[in-house]
This record gives sequence, C-alpha cells and structure tokens, in this order.
Amino acid sequence: MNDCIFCKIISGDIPSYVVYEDDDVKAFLDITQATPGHTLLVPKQHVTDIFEYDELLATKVFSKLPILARAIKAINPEIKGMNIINNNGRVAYQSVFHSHVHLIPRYSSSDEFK
Ligand code: DGP
Repeated sequence: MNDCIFCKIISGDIPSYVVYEDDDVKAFLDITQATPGHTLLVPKQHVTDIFEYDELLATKVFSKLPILARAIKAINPEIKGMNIINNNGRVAYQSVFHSHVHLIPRYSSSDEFK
C-alpha cells in the first residue's frame, strides 16, 4: 500500500522506535505516547482492520500480545497494568487504516490518557 504510513514504518522508509520485530509483525512506539511506553503491534501484511483477518493471520498477530506485554512491563517496575485496545473502523476511533493493537502501560489508577 503506497500511501499507508504503517507500511512505510514496516519497510523502514519512515523511522520508528522498534520494540519487537519478526517475520509477521512489527511493534513500535506510538508517536502520541498516551502513557510512557505506549506501543503499537502491527501485522506486516497490510490489512485494514479486524474484518480482513483470517484465522492464521489472527494467530500470528494476536498470539504475540502476551510476550510483548510482559516485555514492556519488565522494562519498568512502575508499570502496574496495561490497556490493550484495537480500534476497527472510523466509528470506533480508528485513524490509521492498517490494523494495529495499542498496548498502553498504566502506572497508577489515576494516570490519565493524553
Ligand atoms: P488509532 O486511532 O487506533 O487508529 O491509532 C493510530 C495511532 O497511530 C495513533 O495513536 C497515533 C499513531 N501514529 C500515527 N502516525 C504515526 C507515525 O507516523 N508513527 C508512529 N510511531 N505512530 C503513529
């Protein structure tokens, strides 16, 4: 997808702070940092949203969530929890139309999303 910003991040044409990468996925810091460590997990295959996944791709992508969440949490002992969010469609607040999962570390019950 020529005009897809996440495809350009996956190819390295746009720089990102890479947290994890394998043959199927790339994880990098979200530019907005809702909380410190806010990370996006994206499939390397361009799919718009959850409605375009088949079971194999879903397994390849979503199975990475536990190890990625643990790795992010291990970096900072102040991380007490994590929101994992996947927006699908404009009406669900998706703004980049290459599927992605947000991992948003939570530090205390009072920290606010930016
Ligand atoms: P969503 O609203 O669920 O589609 O989230 C899209 C996220 O993508 C949003 O939190 C900001 C992030 N984002 C947009 N452009 C870039 C970029 O160029 N680099 C990085 N690292 N993140 C981006």
